[in-house]
Amino acid sequence: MFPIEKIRNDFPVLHQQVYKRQLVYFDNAATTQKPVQVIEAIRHYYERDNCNIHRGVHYLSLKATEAYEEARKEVRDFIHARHAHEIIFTKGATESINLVAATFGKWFVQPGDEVVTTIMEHHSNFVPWQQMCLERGAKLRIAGINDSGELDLEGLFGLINENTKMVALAHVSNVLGTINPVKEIVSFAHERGVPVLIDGAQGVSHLPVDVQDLDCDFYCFSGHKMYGPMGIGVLYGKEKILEELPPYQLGGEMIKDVFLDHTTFNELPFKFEAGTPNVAGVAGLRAAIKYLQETGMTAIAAYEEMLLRDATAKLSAIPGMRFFGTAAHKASLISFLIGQTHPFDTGSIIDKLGIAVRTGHHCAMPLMDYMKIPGTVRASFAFYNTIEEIDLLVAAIEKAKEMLED
Ligand code: 7TS
Repeated sequence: MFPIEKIRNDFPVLHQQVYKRQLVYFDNAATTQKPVQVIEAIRHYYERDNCNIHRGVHYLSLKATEAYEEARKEVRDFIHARHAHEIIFTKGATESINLVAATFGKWFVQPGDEVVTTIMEHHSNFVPWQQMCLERGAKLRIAGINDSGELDLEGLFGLINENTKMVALAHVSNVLGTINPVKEIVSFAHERGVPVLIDGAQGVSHLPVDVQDLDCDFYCFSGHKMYGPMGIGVLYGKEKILEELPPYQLGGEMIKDVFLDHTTFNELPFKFEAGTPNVAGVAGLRAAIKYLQETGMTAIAAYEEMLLRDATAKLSAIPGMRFFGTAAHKASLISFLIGQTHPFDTGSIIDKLGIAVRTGHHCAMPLMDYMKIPGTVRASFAFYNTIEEIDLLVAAIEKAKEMLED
């Protein structure tokens, strides 16, 4: 049995009323709520351990440094990386992807080269590559999707050629929920000597991730989408490729020696962690990982799958619903429109009934253009959500439909 009651009690934010109704939070793909264990870890850090790291010989500095480096090992274990120094702490998935696009682009991309991505990317994994390609005179090539919102795999494979320098794609689409066959894509790309970056922002909170098994070159994610704090994230990169990349930001911590006319750079992972890092964020992330591990990623995936199946069946029974993303392998979110009505109208009515869903383009404007819609309503589920909450959503959508289709 999944301990849903215990879990819900760990998330204080869920226990409040909005518009005099019990809050139902279905905007988990935007950010997840935080358990008390994470909030407490941040509080404990500032109350007991706060200090700048890697630079002091005194007690607090050593304690804070040790906790920070322990966290790096725990992230390594969480995604099953080979080395702790392959884990770079960043602000989030966006910064992780920008780091790779900027440094890789600067050293490895020449005019005429190509980068392959997909139409389902979040802007965070699209704009950095698009702009880098524009700057370097390279070409961004974009794989499409089928009517179910699944990647056109043959199309994507057809785009990879001798000019391809990188394949960058989402593990899980934040709009469609599609779980992409990333292992197969990595294997295909590697046979042609092309590295692969996976945007795991929507992956790590739903699926067990093993970067060695996937064999990807980079894997990026944000703490705040996996029950941890905002402002902290991770870039995993294989040691060899990280060694080859130039530094991203320059300043303290990332140097080895500074002379008047030149500078030598620190070893991994510090080469990519310029300036004072988000130590409190790392403390929170560590607590979030512990929470996920104690709950069990496989149990979480199974529970969320049950929620997705239940919600899909109930919402499909409402006449006139249009779904965007019906892939066979899907994470726990549903994007929809009620007939020809506008997503903002639906979202606003649902909101007044106490249910938080997201509406709009979800930072995926190329995908919206491709599907020829202005946006969708997106309900995204976490493992603290319940069947009862899904029933409230169904009732709210029926009400919205009644009001909008009159
Ligand atoms: N990649 C994907 C697939 C995402 O869903 C998001 C954020 C990002 C990257 C960027 O993450 P950040 O933490 O660096 O901002 N997605 C969403 C969303 O779907 N609604 O709000 C944010």
